[in-house]
Amino acid sequence: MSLQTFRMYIDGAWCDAESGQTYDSLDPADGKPWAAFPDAGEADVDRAVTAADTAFHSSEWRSLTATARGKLLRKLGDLIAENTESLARLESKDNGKLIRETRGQVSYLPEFFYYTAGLADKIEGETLPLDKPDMMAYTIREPLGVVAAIIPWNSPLYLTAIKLAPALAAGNTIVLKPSEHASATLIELVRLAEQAGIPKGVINIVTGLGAGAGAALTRHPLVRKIAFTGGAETARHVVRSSADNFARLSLELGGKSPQIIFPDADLDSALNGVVAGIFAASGQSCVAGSRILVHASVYAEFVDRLVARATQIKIGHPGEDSSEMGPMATEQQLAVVERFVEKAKAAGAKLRLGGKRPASMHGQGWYYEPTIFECESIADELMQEEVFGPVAALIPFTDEDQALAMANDSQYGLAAGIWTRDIARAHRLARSVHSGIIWVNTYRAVSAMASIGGFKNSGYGRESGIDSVLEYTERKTVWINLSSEPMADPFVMR
Ligand code: TXE
Repeated sequence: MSLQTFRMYIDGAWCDAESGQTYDSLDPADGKPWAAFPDAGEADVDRAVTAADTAFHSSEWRSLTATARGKLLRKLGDLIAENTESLARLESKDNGKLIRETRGQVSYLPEFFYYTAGLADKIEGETLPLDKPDMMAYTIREPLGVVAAIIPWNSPLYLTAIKLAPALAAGNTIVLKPSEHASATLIELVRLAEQAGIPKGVINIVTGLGAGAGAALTRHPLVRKIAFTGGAETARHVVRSSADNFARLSLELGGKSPQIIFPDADLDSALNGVVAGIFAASGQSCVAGSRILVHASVYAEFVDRLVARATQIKIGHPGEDSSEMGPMATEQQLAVVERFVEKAKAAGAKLRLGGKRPASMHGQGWYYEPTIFECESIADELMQEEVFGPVAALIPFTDEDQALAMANDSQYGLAAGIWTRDIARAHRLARSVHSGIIWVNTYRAVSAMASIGGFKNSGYGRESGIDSVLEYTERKTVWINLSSEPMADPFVMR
C-alpha cells in the first residue's frame, strides 16, 4: 500500500526537505507505516526561522492591530470547529489515541483560540508611580520575535494550541516542530491557518527528528523563545541549546501525579477519577494520576474495586467508538512500559492486574493491558518514576500528614487529585501539595481559562489561562523627562 505523503510549510509555501529525505510514521494500531514526512535538516530549519523572523519584522504583520490578530485567531478557531471530525480521525490514526478522546479534545480546541483571541487586545502596560517628580514612566508589553514550539506525540493539537494561540495573540511568529511519531495533524492545522489568512511566514512547520530538526531549531540564533512539552531528558538538551541563543523557555515535562483518597470521599466517584487518571489515553498523559494513595481503612476495598473495574475496560482499535483503551503510541513507549513492569515485578511489587500485552490484540500493534500494582514503599521505582503508560501503583496511608508527605515525596509536581468531602482538608491539601494543578473530587479537567504547568522537575512557565499571552511578551520601560530644566551633571545617575 502506498504511503500518504505530507509536506512542510515554510514562508507560505508547501515544500519537501532540501535533502529530499523523509521518515515514515507508523500506525500504532498495526505497527505498519502509513505516512511519510519530510525529514528537515539544518538548512530547512534555517529557512523556516529566517522566514519567521522576516515576517516578524514585516510591515504586514507589525501593522496588524492586536484586535485584527485576535480576529485571525477566531477565524482559525472556526475552521478547526468545521473540521473537528477529520482532525480527530487523523490524530487517532497518527498516535493511536481513542477517537472518543481525540474527538473530545478537538471539539474543545476552538475555545483555546477564541479565549486567547480575546486576550490579544488586552495586553496592557502600566504607568509607574515613580519616586522622581520630574519624570514619568510607563511600560509596554512587546512580542519577543520567533517562537520555536517543540511538540510531543501524545496530544499534538492541544499542546500546539496552547502555544500557538498566545504566541500569535501577542504578535510573535512561530516555527512548529511536531514529534516524528505524530506529525500529521499539525500539518493540517497549518493548512487551516493558511485558509484563515494568517500572513506568510507567521506560521511555519518543519517536520523532522528530534536530534536533527529539533536540535537545530532550539539552538538557532534568531529564536527568542522555546515552548517545549516532552520528556525531562530532552528538556535538558533544550535548556543547553538555549545557552547559545538565550531564548526564553517554558517547559512542561510530565509528572508522577498523586491521587489521594480519603475514607469520607465518594468512593464511586474516586474510582472513576482514578480510572480516568491512569487508564485514559493508555496512561500517556502528562497529568496521569499514576500513584494512588488510599487511606488504610478503605485501601483493600478500593484496590479490589479498582481491579474489578479495570478488568472491564474494553481494549480495542482506537478508531472504534466502543474502545476504551487503545495502543501505546510508539513501539519504544511500549518497551519502556514493559521494562518498568518487569523491574517492579522483580523488586517484589504485588501485581494485581495486567502486566502484559493483551492476548486479544495479538499481532495487532502496541497494546498493553491496564496494569495495577500494590507497592510497599513510597521509595519504590513505580512510586517515583514516570512510566507514561497504563500502570497504576497503589499504597496505603494512615493519616493526612502521611498522605501529604507521600504526595510531596517526588521529583515531580504537575498535578494532584484529592478525594474527600471534608472541605477544610481539601483546602489544606490544595495549599500544601507541591504541584501546579490540584483537582478536588475530579480529575483531568481542562479549560482555556485555567493555567497548566509544573513545579520541580515537571518544568516551569504556565500555558493556557489569562497569563499565557504575557509569557510571549517582554516588558519595555519608557521614561519621559517632564522637567523644563536642562539635564544637569552628566556624570551623576539621575
Ligand atoms: O519525548 P521527547 P519522547 C515523557 C514520557 C516519555 C518520555 C520520552 O515519560 O516516556 O518523555 O518521550 C523533540 N532537541 N513525555 O522521547 O524526546 C521530539 O522530536 C530539540 C512527557 O517521545 O521529549 C519531539 O518533537 N527537540 C510528555 C519532542 O522533542 C528534541 C509528552 C518531544 O520528544 C530533541 C511526551 C532535541 N535534542 C513524552 N530530541 C508530556 N509532558 O506530556 C527530541 N526532540
